[in-house]
Amino acid sequence: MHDPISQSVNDLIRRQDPEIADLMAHEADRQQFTLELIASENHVSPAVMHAMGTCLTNKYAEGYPGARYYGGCEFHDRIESLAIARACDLFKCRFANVQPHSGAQANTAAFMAVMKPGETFASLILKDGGHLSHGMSLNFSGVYHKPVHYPLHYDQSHPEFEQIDYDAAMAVCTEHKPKVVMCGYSAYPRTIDFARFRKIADACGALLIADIAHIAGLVAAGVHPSPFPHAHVVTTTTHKTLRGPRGGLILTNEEDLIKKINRAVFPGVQGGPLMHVIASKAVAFGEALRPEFKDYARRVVANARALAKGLISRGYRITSGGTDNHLMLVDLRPKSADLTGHDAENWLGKAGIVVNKNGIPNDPRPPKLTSGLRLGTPALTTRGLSERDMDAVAGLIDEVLAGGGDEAVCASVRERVRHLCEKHPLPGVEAAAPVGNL
Ligand code: DSN
Repeated sequence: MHDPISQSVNDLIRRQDPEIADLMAHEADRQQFTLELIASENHVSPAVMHAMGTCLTNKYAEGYPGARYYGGCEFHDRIESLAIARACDLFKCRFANVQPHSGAQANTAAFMAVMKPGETFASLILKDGGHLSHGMSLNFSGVYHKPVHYPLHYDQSHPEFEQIDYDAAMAVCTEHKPKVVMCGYSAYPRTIDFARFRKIADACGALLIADIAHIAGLVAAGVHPSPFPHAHVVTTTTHKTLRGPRGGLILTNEEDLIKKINRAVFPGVQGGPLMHVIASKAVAFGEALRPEFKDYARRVVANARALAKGLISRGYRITSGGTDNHLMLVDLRPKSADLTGHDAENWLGKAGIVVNKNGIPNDPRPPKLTSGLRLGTPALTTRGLSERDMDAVAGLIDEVLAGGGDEAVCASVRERVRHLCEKHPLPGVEAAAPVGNL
């Protein structure tokens, strides 16, 4: 699908800076002709993409609409107010801060708004599907706060094996009395019971923060339950299932909390907002408010189920037995005891199938190797692949992995991947053919 704006922007950059233009062309080519299965990635619309490449980047707008520290912000005020109104409309809440530069920044600000340094919070540990900013020892959340972690069900005979153990979470929180209970994850394939987490938070006098970075688009479309009215604060990224620009967002229904959140974002952890990105967030929220987006989110989930089914039928184990959302964790060991996530990621990459290695619950291997892959369907669904295509994708993945990374097998799959991609072109991801070889 031809996008003349991308084309002319690329031509313009090529005239001034051929080196960067060429690298961008290679990347456009990579995106156009590979299958993107990284669960946190997506392909934005040309409107979302081009809103970022605008004169809005020229302006400082520290502060908030109507209360800036710089003159000339009258249009920025209106853009940011629109972004806020659309975010509230989309997530059916009262207040939004659209300035966080990323999901980690959103979490940093949310923590600053509701906790003092040294205070305790409860979360799922990174290796079980949590996130760096949920208490990893080298992250601000682990350096300036005391994380305590609640577990999954690790007992294979339990019907909810590898799912959140809510009773144990209650026990952890009752014992440690955290200031915050954090739910929402980066590698968790099941529905989150926000109401149950609110009961846990209430029982220990904590605030509930839901980080819906991964599932935001599904929540917005109503295909995953909303964290509202249960969570006091909701943080998210805008670029995963929500299909907006790379960035963060904080939501709440409580007036005293939004005041604290706004102070924590600016001047607490950030200076000038990225107004070109905020405009793009507004465009993305507008897209997500349309009925087509509900259909998109439904197809993301249906595709994830179909992909999981296709892999299970080929001998792979999907942790927790399946998926309710856009992602799954594939345990490679039942298929091949020696196969690591590291090798699988590399081999699939050679075949044009882009994935990330990921630890599975109780993974005996270290994070640099892992026994699993995390696969997600948001990007493939955006480019129009269907449930039937998912079985074909599972077949291609299996062919590469069963082939042990054999070069000829990878090359043969690469051809078929290219063909599938040609049938489902990406709008806005195009450039003049790369000139140089890398
Ligand atoms: N790095 C993101 C992911 O891949 O899930 C989380 O921030």
